Amino acid sequence: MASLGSRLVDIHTHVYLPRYAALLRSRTTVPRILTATRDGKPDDKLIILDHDTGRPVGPQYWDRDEKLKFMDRHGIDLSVVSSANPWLDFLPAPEAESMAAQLNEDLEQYCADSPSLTPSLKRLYGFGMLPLVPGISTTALLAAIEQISKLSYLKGIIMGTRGVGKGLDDEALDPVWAALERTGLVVFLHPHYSIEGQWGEKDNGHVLPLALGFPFETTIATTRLILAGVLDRFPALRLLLAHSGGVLPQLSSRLASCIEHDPVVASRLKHDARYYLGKLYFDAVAYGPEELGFVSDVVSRAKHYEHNTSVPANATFERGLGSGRMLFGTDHPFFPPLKGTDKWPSVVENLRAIDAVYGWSSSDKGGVRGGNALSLFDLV
Ligand code: 5CU
Repeated sequence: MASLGSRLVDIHTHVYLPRYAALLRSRTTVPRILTATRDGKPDDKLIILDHDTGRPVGPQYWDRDEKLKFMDRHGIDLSVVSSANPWLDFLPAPEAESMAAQLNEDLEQYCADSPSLTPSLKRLYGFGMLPLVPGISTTALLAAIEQISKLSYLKGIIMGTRGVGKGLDDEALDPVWAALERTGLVVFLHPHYSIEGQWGEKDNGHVLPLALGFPFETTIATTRLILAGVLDRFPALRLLLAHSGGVLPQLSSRLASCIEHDPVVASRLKHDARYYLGKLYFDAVAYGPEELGFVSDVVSRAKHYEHNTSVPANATFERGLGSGRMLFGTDHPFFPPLKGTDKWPSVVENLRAIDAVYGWSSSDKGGVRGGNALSLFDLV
């Protein structure tokens, strides 16, 4: 049996639990699953995005055995599974509240019934869901956090970027951040809406919203959260960003400069903007070694900005240091292979990227492959 340090752990892997898939099937407007048959076989289509004409959807989205088969095929020991977008965003508050409670119980059971990896570890853990919709009461949100924190196999929550309608810089969320900080639940921040696109008139399918819109959405949401002082007020919040934080690492020095030139905004923050990147966690779903190395550089550098607005000339920082906040993910069951290959190219590319980062030691790579996740989710 592999030692814990050499485990492969997938922290970005989704499910539409059967109860949620049934809800999508019952709907006549987006998001929905359009049920159909072709040549006597199910030919269901998932329609969740703007201008979505529907993509094939099947048991790989809801069947736990399919998740385990996928994990076995790729040597993944343990997965921290999250409900896929758009979560409960489209439901009225009372329905979102009861659906969140039921889905959290369903996910707990999904994990509890999974095989054991060791006498003390299961193969599946999960991120629960909050009923984050307009009109929901703070009491309901806090009750959902309380519920999740008591479920043994749920180690965090997945959250979109809209909060309760006004985004993640809404003061109404302060009690939510406080409760998440207190309970230690990891917050997996994930996009759904993309951004108002300058996507043009050419038919590029979903390439632009998925490749650029999703990561920009995460970038903007996280930046607004930083600018609102959320990470100053709740410094122990554990926030994990999808798709390696989008373009936030690339734009963080520009962001810091723009803040410095705006005294009103600057006065709201305790630190240089770059400092906060060292407080975040990043999935390693970036598909390229250069991108992963860059994110880890930015994270390594962050500590120098705790009291400064520039890195001292004699400062040293190691690339590997930042890798401690990066975690392997697959985005399963999205991006399936188009040809009948055994392994999914999307997974193979992300693993190869981790393996090829210049300057990461084998222990850094082992951390990103699984060790960091086991620590972050308190599974060691
Ligand atoms: O391909 C897609 O639409 C998606 C999606 O909706 N959510 C996700 O996490 N990855 C890909």
